[in-house]
Amino acid sequence: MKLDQLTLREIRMRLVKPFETSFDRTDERRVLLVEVLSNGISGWAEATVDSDPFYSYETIDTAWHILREFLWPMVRGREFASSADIWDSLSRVRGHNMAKGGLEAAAWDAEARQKGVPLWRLLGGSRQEIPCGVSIGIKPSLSELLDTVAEELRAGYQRIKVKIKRGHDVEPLAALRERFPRIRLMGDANCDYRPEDIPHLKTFERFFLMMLEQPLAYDDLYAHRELQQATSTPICLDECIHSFAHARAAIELGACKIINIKLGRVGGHTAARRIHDLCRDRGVPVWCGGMLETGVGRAHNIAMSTLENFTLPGDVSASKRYWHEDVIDPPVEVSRQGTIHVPERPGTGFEPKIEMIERLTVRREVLR
Ligand code: OSB
Ligand code: MG
Repeated sequence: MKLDQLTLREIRMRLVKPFETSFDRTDERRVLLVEVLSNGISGWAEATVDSDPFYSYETIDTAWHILREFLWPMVRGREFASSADIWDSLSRVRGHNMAKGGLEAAAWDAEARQKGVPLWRLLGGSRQEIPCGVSIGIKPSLSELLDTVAEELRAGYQRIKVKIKRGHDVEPLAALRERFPRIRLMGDANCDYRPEDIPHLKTFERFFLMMLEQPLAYDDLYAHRELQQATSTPICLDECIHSFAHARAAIELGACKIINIKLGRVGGHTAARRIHDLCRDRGVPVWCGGMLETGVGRAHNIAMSTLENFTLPGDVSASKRYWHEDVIDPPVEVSRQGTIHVPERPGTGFEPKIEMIERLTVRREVLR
């Protein structure tokens, strides 16, 4: 396949309700959509950047710059036997995985559409139905949190993740365990704790969490190892894992028992699949993380989640949890059992709603 044209678009999308974590509060997203034209067929993806460098150093503006000045010139007009070859051809650019991942995933979608096959089959996936969980932001009150969890359980979601931070942890976790003694429950601290908090984090054992996600610093594998050696709660890494090498180091060090794979954070489907295969071979389960994506990004998360070692419910939830109207057709829907049926249609199986996207576009650049 030859990559003929790249279109970058920024659209603005307001969330159904604000989403609060230990590091930020989001009510509107600036979304970077990537469209790759190859042999007359378009593929779509989302570069999962934020507008600020608080989750990772990349932002929508750095990704736009890196895509235009460096990544696109490396692949434009080039013939690739498979999209699987694109990732290695971008290796001269260090980091900037979300920018790379947007380009690479769009090429995968274009390739699958050209071949008339579902993307998930092209990637080697095997599940037709994927298990779903939800990520619930920090709420202004405990009663609001309990009501939200009750509602998501009624909708069928298979596990509940709540955001926690220093000073906002024991109270919500204890209240949730008391009200819902048997659910699959986990906490995500987005790096808020420090090594001296390890004894405090150890006391979370009494909540029987399915896992504790990324409690310590984004670049501190060693501190996570100290914590994992000290506690029986499984530690799951998110922000620490940007590459195969990080995943290998984390596993070999004993810094975690579970890995959250985010397509953007690791740089696209090829990089994600390599980390997935490593984890499978080492007996480390993985699940698919989310970045408040629109349907365009969500559709790729669904395809990735069909790989065999995505055994735990991911943060892959219905479009309507975040958007009044999603930018894809059909929107992502979740069954009463908390699963998503993976489409058999070509590519991601979800069509971008071009008119809606054009209406929401505030910036666009076409590169050849
Ligand atoms: O840490 O998983 C995270 C959202 C933005 C940034 C980081 C995270 C999240 C979420 C939401 O938890 C996951 C979703 O898209 O539902
Ligand atoms: Mg996380």
